[in-house]
Amino acid sequence: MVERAGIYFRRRDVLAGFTASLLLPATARADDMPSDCAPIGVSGKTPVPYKPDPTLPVRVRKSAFELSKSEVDRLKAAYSALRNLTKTDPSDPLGWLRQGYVHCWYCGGGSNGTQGEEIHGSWRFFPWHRAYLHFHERILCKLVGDDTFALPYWDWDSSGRQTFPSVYGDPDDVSNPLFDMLRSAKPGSIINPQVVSAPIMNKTMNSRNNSLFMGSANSVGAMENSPHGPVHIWTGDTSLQNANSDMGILATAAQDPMFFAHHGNIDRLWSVWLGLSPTHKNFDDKAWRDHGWQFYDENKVWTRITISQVLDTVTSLRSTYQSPTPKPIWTFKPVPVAIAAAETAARTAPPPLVVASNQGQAIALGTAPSTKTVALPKERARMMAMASASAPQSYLHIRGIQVPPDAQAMFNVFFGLPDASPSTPLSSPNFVGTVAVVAKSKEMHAHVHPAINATFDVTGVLQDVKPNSELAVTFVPIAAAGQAPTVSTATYQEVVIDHNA
Ligand SMILES: [Cu+2]
Repeated sequence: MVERAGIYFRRRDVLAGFTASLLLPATARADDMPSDCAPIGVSGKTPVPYKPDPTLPVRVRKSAFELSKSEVDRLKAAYSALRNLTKTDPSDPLGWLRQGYVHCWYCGGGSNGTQGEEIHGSWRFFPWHRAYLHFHERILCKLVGDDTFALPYWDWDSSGRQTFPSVYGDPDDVSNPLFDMLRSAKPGSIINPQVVSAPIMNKTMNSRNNSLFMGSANSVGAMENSPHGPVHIWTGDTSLQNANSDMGILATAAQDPMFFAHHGNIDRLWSVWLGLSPTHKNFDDKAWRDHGWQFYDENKVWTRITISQVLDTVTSLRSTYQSPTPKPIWTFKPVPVAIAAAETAARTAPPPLVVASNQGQAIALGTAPSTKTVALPKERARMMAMASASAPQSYLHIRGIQVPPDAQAMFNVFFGLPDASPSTPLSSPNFVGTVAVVAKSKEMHAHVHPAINATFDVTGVLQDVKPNSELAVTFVPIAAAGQAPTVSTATYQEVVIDHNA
């Protein structure tokens, strides 16, 4: 990166020649890591409240695999114009670079004291990214002078689409504005089954309630964990071994146009999940609904939007999704258990069962599989293996997961399978779920990596595994192709099973 009067140019763009008058200093870095991504010119500014515009047409987002020739041309024209804004003025808040910095800032980036709020690892994840897609899309609309312009989505959960969409470019055509030089996946790259496959999608889309699916104030939801995180990591490095720019590091992820197609699908699946069952609902909590964030809108107006303003996408945001043509790889199975009864039972459930803890000290994850075993009193084992309205649901909590800001972590969790390995298929009835933490930044000082808490509904797994005198919980760190990761710096504090989600 080249720094000049507080403005950052990316090294590759300097090399591409548009700022040929600049000399590349010895400190220029190939990873283009922003050291300060705070928005420019907003201190002391009062944001204007967001107002829906009912006169706008409803923008229809389509699969990146189903765009017409003219839609592909329009998409390329939009990103070309976005990149041109940055070439003309790197500090333009609407330009490609500063748009990417928006995501960086909201994952704790910025110079000391100016860091944005952390919007990952909690129930802020879905609504913040929806708002971000909205403002980004409206900027692109303005750039192409077409209010019907819509971002495409990459439906990696559709049958036959676990492959990188070709419109996003290949290394032989760097003139494609959708292509990103700092990307490992390319057209034809097939997603590893550890990243997206039916078992993972079945777990995520069958999450029984909003805190499991969307997270809570202090825990990560199923979708953010997987496949959101693994797709980020894979796009940056298909071997899953390294945290690579752009997509594999949160500070740079949104500098790859693919970010918006990946998050388009995440956002679409939020609506899909809500429509699967009347018990799938958004949160009623005022603390969630009234929470909001600031963005530059397409007219460079510093605008505040609240979560309640992103929930009705058609009325408030004027956007919607056209369903993909192929069937999804996952299936939804309504829960036959009377949930209300089970939740009543939870109130009289036994105390939490501690599977692993080290008196508040960190436990290293390591690179090899590790198993913790806990003795189960008879009554407890019977209760956990029971599938009836009188038995409460069981949850596995992994708390205090810590990863240095410049590192990532990805591991699978199994019950009752102590010899599980990185090549154990996720179709195993013993598979509980995947934890994935995407690296934040290579600039250590700028980003804090708050501890992550993950919760899995293990009721179904416990019924299949039928624990008796003891229960084995196995963590399997993974990379691609059945490999173990070569390094691991992740730690966790405790693993607990209880009956409260
Ligand atoms: Cu994000």
